[in-house]
Amino acid sequence: MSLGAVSALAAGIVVLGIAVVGTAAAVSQSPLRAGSAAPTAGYRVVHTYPHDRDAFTQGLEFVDGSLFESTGLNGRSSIRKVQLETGRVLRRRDVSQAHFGEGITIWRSQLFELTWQSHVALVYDSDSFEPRGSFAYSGEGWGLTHDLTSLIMSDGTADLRFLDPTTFKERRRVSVTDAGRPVSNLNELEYVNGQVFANVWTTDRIARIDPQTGRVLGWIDLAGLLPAKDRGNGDAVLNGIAYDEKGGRLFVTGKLWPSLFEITIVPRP
Ligand SMILES: [Ca+2]
Repeated sequence: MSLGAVSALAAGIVVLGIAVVGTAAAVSQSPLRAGSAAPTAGYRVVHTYPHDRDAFTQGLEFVDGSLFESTGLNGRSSIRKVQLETGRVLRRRDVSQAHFGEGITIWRSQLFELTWQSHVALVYDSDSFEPRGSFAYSGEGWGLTHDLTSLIMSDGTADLRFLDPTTFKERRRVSVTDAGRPVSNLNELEYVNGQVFANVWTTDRIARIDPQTGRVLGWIDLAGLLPAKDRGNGDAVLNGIAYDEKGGRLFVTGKLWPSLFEITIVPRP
């Protein structure tokens, strides 16, 4: 890594840090009333990387220097380990066409994968992708991430479920609201510095959610990130958030997108 890259990395950490900390400070100094909508921030692209435009992205996570990605659609679902810089698929395991793959997260060397309507979470060894078991759950499976103690799951509604990683049993759930109204269609998730980031299906927006209360603390508006000409069809929506905790880098992509972006959050005046 060059010195310039180190500087850019440091700048990225600072920008993201300011955005998150600054918003938290603003909230504490001027608490949002129940009817107040959360503020909206913009973004700046730091790097653009190649992304498999045949990947119907449903899950994205960055662990130990590599991206992990899941793809959906029956017969096209897979889990993948991907080299960030090149988009090259380093390891791949196809999923039975009985399942429509959804969100993934890695917890202690286990990769958990949700399925859309099969009511089953598939578990793999995160290194070999060898199957390690499965868990049943009710409702649909959409996005998945984890905090320090629980898996966190979305299901297409405004609810987030917090699950025991060893049993998949639900510990608690919160309903996500902004201005007192439920925010449904929460899709791909990422746990970032104590907040749950969720992109909202069919929109260009990411909600930053307080995991205790479910309240939206802020929005990130990613309009314009991928030009309309690069979106193949109506399914090609924003879906995929990954956070490099050590490097402070935030990555986003979408279904069938040709690019994956590192972005920083830029507060709007
Ligand atoms: Ca994610």
